[in-house]
Amino acid sequence: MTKIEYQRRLFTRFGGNPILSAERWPYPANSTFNPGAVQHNGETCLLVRIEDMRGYSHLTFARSRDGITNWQIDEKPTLEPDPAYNEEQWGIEDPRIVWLPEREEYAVTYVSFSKDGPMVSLALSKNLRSFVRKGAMLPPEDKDASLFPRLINDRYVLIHRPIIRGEAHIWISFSPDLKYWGDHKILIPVRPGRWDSTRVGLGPPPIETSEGWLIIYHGVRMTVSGALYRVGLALLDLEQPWKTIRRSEEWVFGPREPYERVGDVPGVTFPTGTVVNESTGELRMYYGAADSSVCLATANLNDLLNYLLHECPSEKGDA
Ligand code: BMA
Repeated sequence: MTKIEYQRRLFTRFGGNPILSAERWPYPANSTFNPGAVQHNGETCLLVRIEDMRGYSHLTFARSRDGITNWQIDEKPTLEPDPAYNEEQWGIEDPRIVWLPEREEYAVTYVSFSKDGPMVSLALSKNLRSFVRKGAMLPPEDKDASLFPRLINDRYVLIHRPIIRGEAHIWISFSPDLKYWGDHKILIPVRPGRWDSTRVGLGPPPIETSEGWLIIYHGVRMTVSGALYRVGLALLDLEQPWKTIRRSEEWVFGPREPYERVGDVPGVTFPTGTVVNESTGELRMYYGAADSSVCLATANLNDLLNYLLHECPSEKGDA
């Protein structure tokens, strides 16, 4: 089987893509994309990034029983930039959501944007209706952050993507209290010369499996006509998540359909949320297409793990 067939086999696009777009938003919007995803009270809840006509972003929930159709969209923005938080002056973007069982609440990590540069901020919520802001987590420039969906050895663990000396690698950091972060390490570096040579960033929150934490990440390559945002996979050790066990050499998903190739930013597939059906093993990946719409692709969780374990080289994790 050729690799291109693997790409087709691992993820299948929903035939009715895009599932959400600005045209059917209940209030004026330029674009709707890069949604956080979570299953709550029998519904799939997508916290969608909306860019308004000023070019600022906020976040709004769309909820659906089957996760595909009949989306009920909040009539007004769910989470807007808060003037009390200077770092949100130019908008809030690209949320990732996890349920933290130890605290019995959701944690939303999102990008807060201002003249000082993008940062990662945290908001907590018991019910996905009201939110308690915890402010910026780390200094700029930082994006693409998610907490792990449980404590690991009594610490909260964060994946994020600072840009340091112009280099955009994925990092991992640890905290006893969600406030003070340390033990920072590079987790998934860019790979010079390849499809993920310019920037890498975490996609949806890490997914716990029997084989390790499944990571879906985006990799960027600059071309003469702009950046190409494609998707790769990695597997992290369950109890020592700073150790990468496997990483796909190739991208497993990337811009191909017209709605991924045409839009405000052409050539972008940007996954930010997943929902896994524990009984069937179906993984739904919600992603932003061309910074314009929300789309859906599905995969089988075991296929992804088999691909990583049997088709991808093992990585030498840091000690
Ligand atoms: C990244 C983020 C995403 C966006 C992507 C492509 O840096 O800002 O929000 O989807 O670029 O434009």
